[in-house]
Amino acid sequence: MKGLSIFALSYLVVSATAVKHELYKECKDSGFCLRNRYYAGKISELNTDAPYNIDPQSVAVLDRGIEGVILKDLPQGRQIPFQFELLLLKGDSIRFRVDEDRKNVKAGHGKVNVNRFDGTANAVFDDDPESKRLTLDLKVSKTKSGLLFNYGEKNSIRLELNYSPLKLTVSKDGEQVLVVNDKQFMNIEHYRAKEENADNINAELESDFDMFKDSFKDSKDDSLPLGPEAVALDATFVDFQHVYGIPEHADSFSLKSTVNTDAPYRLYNLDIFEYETDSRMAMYGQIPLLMGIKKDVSVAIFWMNSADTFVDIDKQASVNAHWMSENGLLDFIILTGDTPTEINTKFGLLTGNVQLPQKFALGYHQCRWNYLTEEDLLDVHSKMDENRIPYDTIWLDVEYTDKKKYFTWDESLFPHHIKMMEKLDETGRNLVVIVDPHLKTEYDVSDYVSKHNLAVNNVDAEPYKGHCWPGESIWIDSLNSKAQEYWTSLFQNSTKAFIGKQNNVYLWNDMNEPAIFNGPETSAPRDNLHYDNWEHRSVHNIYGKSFHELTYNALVERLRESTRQRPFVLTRAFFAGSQRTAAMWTGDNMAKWEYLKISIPMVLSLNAVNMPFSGADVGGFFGDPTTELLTRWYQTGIWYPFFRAHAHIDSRRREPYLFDEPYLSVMRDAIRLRYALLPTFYTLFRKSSLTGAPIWKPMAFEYPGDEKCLEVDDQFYLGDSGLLVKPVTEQGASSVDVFIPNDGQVYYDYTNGRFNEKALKVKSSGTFTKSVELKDIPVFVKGGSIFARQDRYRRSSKLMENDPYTIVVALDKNGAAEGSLYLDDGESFGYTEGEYADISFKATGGNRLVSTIKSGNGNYGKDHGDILIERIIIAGVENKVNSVIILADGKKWETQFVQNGSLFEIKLPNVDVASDWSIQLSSSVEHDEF
Ligand code: NBV
Repeated sequence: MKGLSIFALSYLVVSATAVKHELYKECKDSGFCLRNRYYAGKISELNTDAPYNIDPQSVAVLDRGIEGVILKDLPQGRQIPFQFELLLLKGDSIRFRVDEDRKNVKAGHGKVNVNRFDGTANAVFDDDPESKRLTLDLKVSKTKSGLLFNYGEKNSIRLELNYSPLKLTVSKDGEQVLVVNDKQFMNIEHYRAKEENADNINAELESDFDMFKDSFKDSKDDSLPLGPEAVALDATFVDFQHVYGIPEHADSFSLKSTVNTDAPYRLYNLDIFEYETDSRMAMYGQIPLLMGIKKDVSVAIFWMNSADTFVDIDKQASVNAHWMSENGLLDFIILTGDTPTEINTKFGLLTGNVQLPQKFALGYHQCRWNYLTEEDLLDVHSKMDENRIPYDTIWLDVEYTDKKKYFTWDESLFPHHIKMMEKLDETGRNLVVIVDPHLKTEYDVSDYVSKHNLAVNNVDAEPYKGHCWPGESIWIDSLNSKAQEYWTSLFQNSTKAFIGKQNNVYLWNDMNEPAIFNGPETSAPRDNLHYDNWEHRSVHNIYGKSFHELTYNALVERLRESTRQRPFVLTRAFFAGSQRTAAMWTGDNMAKWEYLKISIPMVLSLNAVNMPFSGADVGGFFGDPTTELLTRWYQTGIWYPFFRAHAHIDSRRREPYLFDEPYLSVMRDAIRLRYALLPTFYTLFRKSSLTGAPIWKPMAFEYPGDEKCLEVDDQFYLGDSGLLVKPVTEQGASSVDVFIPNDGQVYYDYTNGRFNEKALKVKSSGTFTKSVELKDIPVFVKGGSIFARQDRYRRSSKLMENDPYTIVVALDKNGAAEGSLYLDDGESFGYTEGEYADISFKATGGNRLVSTIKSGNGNYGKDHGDILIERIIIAGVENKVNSVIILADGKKWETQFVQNGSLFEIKLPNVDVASDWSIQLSSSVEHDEF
């Protein structure tokens, strides 16, 4: 066992201020990346035929798809066969999967599973992947050089598979959109023993760098039992100027060209300590979905591989992406749509949509490393109330445990932890506690895990021991399905459980990349072994997901009898599919302006690839924000789909009530605005859980045809609510530049969540400068939108349950608008049985508003009477109104209103929010007929 690395020490003494590059691999330090870049360079330079072709004789069109063999030519005339299959999946996506037959491989090391890992798809697909496959019931035309078929709606997509050179071309409505293996960078390093390498390498094209060893400083112990195994491929997004996705990187939303740099985008879950902004370095989680967007068509590649991966982006007249992974299958899915949101829907059909969280999880989360004692925690709790700042959840970081032994409490600091939870419950508050995957050696939990073969093993198939917070630790192998039962038992719903029988306690999974202080790149040795003797190398990027799923499933069991049945789990590491069970945050950022700013493109990228339940630590984790920065961060953070303030143990206390005026009021107002908009956030989550639609909708998603929108990443729409938000992220800002798209719509100034008295319209499209003061949160509403609010201050979202609603209508040029509101009990799974109300609002003619229950049995709450609408605000009413008539519940009555310019307010309509009703604004003295 090596001693603590520099990494571990820096964790404890936070003095440095920048990422330690020497700890992490770059492409040039990664055998597979360097080799594939070299290969791509040689293929381009020599302009030679690539050695991979499809054997035409092998191709068979079967019921479930197309199968065949790719032959790789070796210099001495030998050929290596790889089996491929091409399948049509649900949502008209195409999967291309290539495997290598390793039946006869006897690897040097006895324990390791020698096959290429085929479990990534299983981890990623929402259901059994087989059930997602459709029979390839298509007219496939075979030609000498390949085959082709049309698919998709109205058969508008055409796929051509060319055998030699091997290429897959996708066209939509007659135009090429994607050419896979366009540049012939496809490469599969077939199995060979070290001594056979010379006969298995094409010296003209290939480098043999680090094929059988790893020369990177901290990875020298990697035994690489299976030698070189990389898979690589390129794809051209034809005539696209912008590609997006493949988070997580602290980078712009539209991806940068990397081909002439040292740093392709890297996808390898890492605890990247003190990460930099404007960087392509790997971070805590990955979603390998890369999307091209342009007018009328979007196309994406989902690279289904959980090993270390680099992606080179080459931006010319088209964008070419070069994917390179250390091992695993060559397995990818092509998704095509008219719009980017359609890609989200199709990706959701395969990998699932975001969970519908409990409503509290969309409220404000107050966290810090650490609330030190139960008095400390309860003091924060009461001070929030004394200062009338709403909050829903308070968090406990690692220090609550007895010596970092998860599932225990430090009884001297938290002697009455159950009482403490009960106290929080009185005002509908929740507690989140942290549980990490490293388990201190020599205590009952780790003993059980080792004894029952539930731990991640080392290369010798013994429980792997490394260093983490508790000192020497082992790691639970959450990829072993047998681990679930034990993990669930640790969260049992009984007084014996470490969280008792409380149902207001939820979970935080940190360090699940996994982070290991003395491991290579602060993570696990790649030759560690998981269930079924799969190397860690193959499963690295899905380990974190399997861990938070273990926790989620344990909570499902625990909460089964409770009213609050929907689990909440926050994870740091994630992969495609994580959206089904966890929220995530962007890890250890810094209390600096540039981190506030980069959080916007980071959250946009996550939203773009179906992981909308995301946010950054408000205030910045490391360091002490200035009060101005903290204030601006709250004003931005209230829009994060996951809204949590967090701070490092060495930072000064910064709960919002600790600050003087005007800052305290400004932060309080910001948090209250989030609470007022909770109905809108919740409605958007419901929609996203059904369709995959982003909660932060990038400008590029709203207007893919507008070139300017394709680049904007410092403002965003809040889903389809019509709210357009431009956070202030500059120190000392007295103005912001706001970009208004050229969509022919009116935009109303809604700064701080209020229409200006006269419902000011933004004059025209383009960029305009808006002056701001410290208190200002620039927001606009697009004409044609309707959304709901709950405006009364309550201590928590739970206490807002029966509060009346305000409906906000922003009319478009024709006096029309649309919107929706989703209601259910906010916590249980009752909605899956119809216990909800999905309400749609429609305004027409500038004088009529109709509300209709679209679906759900309307029985959305528990025991409450009618929940009323107390106010309807309409912006853009051009005519002078004389009366307002309401028609609801078979009755008709006239009600009060105030008209101020084009801003119109109907007071106390007193109609049940979950009912069909309509109102009519009448300009004549006689009442218009309904
Ligand atoms: O558990 C302590 C921290 C946590 O506060 C933070 O949010 C995580 O990202 N954790 C990392 C471990 C070490 C931080 C230096």
